[in-house]
Amino acid sequence: MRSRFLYIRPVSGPEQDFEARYPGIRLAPVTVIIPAYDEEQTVASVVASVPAEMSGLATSVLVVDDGSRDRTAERAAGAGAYVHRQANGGQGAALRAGYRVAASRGAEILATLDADGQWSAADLAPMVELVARGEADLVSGSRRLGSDQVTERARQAGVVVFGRLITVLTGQAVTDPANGLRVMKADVARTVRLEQPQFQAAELLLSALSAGFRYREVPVAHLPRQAGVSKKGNDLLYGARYGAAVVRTYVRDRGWRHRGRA
Ligand SMILES: Nc1nc2c(ncn2[C@@H]2O[C@H](COP(=O)(O)OP(=O)(O)O)[C@@H](O)[C@H]2O)c(=O)[nH]1
Ligand SMILES: [Mg+2]
Repeated sequence: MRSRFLYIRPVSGPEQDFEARYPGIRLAPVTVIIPAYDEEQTVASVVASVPAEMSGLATSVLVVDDGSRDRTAERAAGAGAYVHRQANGGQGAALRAGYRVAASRGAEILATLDADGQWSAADLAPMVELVARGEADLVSGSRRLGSDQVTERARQAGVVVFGRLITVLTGQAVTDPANGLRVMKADVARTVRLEQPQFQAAELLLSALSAGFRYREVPVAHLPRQAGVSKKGNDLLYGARYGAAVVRTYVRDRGWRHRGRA
């Protein structure tokens, strides 16, 4: 499938920053993108936990740090990751920059992982396998098909409610629309329109489904944070904003399905 759009909005020159640090570098076919903000206590062990190969393909790790006040970038680089730095713009902007850098530096399959140890890199392997075998274009982890050791009731309710909402809107069964583990063909990131500074998981999913990409879910484990604090803030406010992002993306992209794709 050839991509018709390059909709990932540029974020203060990610390519330039990355190119200045790593001139001419090509990333591995599978690149694991880790957004990290003030995660110096855990980022090195998370980077080190990414297997050198998945599905017989070599992996690179790309940490996106936007203005951490601690030693996140140094720790990540010390553990062997490529580090892209930019001005603070939220987790969505960080992931978008990561997708853009990786897709333009040779990565064919993009994966995401959090820097706080709440998701396990080992769970990415079966997800990469589905994309590498051509059985899916976008794969999300699901704590509801797998396990959830984080018993925050508001969060768990939010996952169920928004999963149902997206299922109703798209007709695709979605059980965990805020999972940190995602794997996709680079083409998906090149095609979908990503603008959300924070809620890019919902935007990516809705946009990819509207564009006709094939979606799968794989059971994964959600673990307690190893150190530090969540960057998400008040759960109710977060939920309301997340819901608004879902509706906004749905309204924006719903025509795609009817227009069809090349
Ligand atoms: N670069 C960057 N990473 C972020 C930002 N906000 C959150 N993250 C990272 O995104 C991942 C998930 O965030 P977290 O606060 O753990 O969310 P939670 O698990 O839903 O509570 C972690 O690796 C964070 O460091 C941000 O503004 N910029
Ligand atoms: Mg977390």
